[in-house]
Amino acid sequence: MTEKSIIVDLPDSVELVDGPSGLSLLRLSTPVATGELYLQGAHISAWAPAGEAEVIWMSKASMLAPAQPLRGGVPICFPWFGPGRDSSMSPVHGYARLADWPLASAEDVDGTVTLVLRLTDADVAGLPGAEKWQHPFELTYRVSFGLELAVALTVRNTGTEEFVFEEALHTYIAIGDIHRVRIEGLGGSQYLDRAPDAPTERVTQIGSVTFTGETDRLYYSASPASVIDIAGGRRITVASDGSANTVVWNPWITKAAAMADYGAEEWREMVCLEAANALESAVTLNPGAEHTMSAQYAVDHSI
Ligand code: TA6
Repeated sequence: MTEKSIIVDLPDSVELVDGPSGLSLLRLSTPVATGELYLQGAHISAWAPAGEAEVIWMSKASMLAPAQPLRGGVPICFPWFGPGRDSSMSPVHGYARLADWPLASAEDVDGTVTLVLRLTDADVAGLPGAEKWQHPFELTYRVSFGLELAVALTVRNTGTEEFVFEEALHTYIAIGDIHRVRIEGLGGSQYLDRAPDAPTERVTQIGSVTFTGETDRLYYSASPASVIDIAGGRRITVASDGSANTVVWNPWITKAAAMADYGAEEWREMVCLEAANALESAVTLNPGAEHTMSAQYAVDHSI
């Protein structure tokens, strides 16, 4: 998206820069937090509260090109998750993350910067996969970069017939070493193991989630979960509302090596902890109705 598409006044703490490959990037810095968001996909690519190291992970090998998914950050998965409920959909995770999202507003209130972006079905015409899910919709994405990162995705059915969608905030969290990470908060909940050749029956999570190989799990729980990053010396807590699922993912060695947009050894320094509504928890929306899924990210050093 070129600069001409920004028609709102930006606070002094927010600048629009032409990022790599001409992608428009909003960059913010206040005494409270720093952050970045690509207008393509309304894709958060950085956030750190004052005094903290970067919390959001981005691959150094990420593609940064029009209508190409970025590796890392907070991809918005809509209107389907993964290959969709019947595994027939492409591109993976839908087309919202490939679209240029118009900026509706930007404000800085006491150092917390809030951006609002909106996307409609008219904005996605011609994108890969747009022909596979053609319902009239309006997405409103509200992002607050502050001592916490708060995001809220509202889906509104602007048509005359109900529709069903899946969604996820596919957040990549920066960690020191995946071998020394555990995720607390999901113990006792059931999950679907989505790793290759995994059983199809639901599995019950016993205690914390730890990582010894490719891990790709859809939990039937939306409890607050915390990434305990021993190497990084901190806890990142993710709380959500309006989501039925939590997705946990690390590609590990082999899968990461097969992806051109993963740099060498980068799989060690990230974990995905995602608020989602997928599979049986896909959302049915009546005409005129709306649904909001939100997530809040906080950092502390209680590990
Ligand atoms: O959320 C986990 C997952 O569905 C994995 O199966 C893997 O495909 C990951 O998302 C990344 O998807 P992407 O299309 O961004 O490469």
